[in-house]
Amino acid sequence: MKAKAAILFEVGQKLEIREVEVEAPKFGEVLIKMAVGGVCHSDLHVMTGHLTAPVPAILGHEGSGVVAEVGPGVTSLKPGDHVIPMWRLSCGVCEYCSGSRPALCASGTQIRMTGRLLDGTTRFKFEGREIKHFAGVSSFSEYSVIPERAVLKIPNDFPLDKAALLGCGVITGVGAVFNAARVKPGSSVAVFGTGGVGVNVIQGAAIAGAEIIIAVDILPSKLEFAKRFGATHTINAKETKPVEAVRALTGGRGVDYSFEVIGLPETIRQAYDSLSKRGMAVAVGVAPMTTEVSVPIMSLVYEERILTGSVYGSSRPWIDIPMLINLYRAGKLKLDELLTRQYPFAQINEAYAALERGEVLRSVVTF
Ligand code: COD
Ligand code: ZN
Repeated sequence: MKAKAAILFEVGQKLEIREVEVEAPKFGEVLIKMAVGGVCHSDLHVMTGHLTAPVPAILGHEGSGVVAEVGPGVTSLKPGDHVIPMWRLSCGVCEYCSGSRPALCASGTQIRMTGRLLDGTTRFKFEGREIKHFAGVSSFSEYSVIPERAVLKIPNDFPLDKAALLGCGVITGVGAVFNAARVKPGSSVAVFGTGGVGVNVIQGAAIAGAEIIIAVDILPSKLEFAKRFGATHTINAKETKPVEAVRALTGGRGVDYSFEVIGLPETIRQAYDSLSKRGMAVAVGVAPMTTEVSVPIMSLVYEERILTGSVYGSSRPWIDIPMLINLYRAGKLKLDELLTRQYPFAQINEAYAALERGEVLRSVVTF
């Protein structure tokens, strides 16, 4: 079948909307009619080359849609089901899947690094040429073929625009708090970078009962958003030295937990330097992906500080996404406030330009 899709032909270029050929789902795969695609900074990092991915590819790793067709052997889904694609495929049986960390499963890494599905081929073609999948999702296409194990069914009465946000921004941010750091009630938290993912770290910390939540960003507009999501204090890192400011707000002690949600080595270091003794810094950002970060050995050992990372919110999506849906329905998880703008699919490059200008927190394109 034919579908309009946003292709990144080469790094440094804009997305081009073209009509691609989408093959029918093979064994264990599902054809999804996308309803909504989420505009996350990670796709922008791929466009600029900060994150590498095989191209030409159809980007988009956050989205929601409706099952249009199932391939042979698919048992858990049927046409008409409302779903969220998961950008980290997991096999379900390996040591990491069995140990509550399915995002570390090798099958997800394979799809992300090759841009092809598990049989080593793609389901997209443009003018006879192979087009790669991005993170196994490619939500910037009217139709996408995704492995069954990377498709999560949601209640059919849940709004699809809000649902899309759960699949990356929300689960990545809230999951880093709940699963990676396990933030305790009454604790102190600093969040470096309060964009679409960072505000979800903030609301996760608020839900977890953190008492002090310090938002650090360089844009006043993002710091205003941060307050709406539960930040108790804000620091503009362009005006104040952020580490000193975090220490000042915690009586010199430093915070119990810090999160870096930008992807720069210097801000990962700032997150580490803001910690108290036994504090934990969680890096969520990865851009550019080849950089390294170093920390002083004295505080690492004599203060027992922890520096770790979190991918996909260190989540078990089958448990965590239904929990997030319940939290939204209970009025505790802010999704309406997160979805700041909607664009028609044809305006996808404008949506990314607005993200780059820092105008929006999270936007989506609708098909
Ligand atoms: N100090 C403080 N804040 C800063 C600085 C700085 N030096 N530089 C930029 N910021 C702020 C920006 O003003 C912005 O508010 C925020 O950082 C970034 O937010 P967004 O909305 O542009 O980006 P997100 O939230 O959509 O994405 C953030 C990620 C960390 C996820 C992304 O950048 C990333 O590193 N992705 C790679 C990791 C990955 O693949 N994750 C999985 C898919 S998301
Ligand atoms: Zn993302």
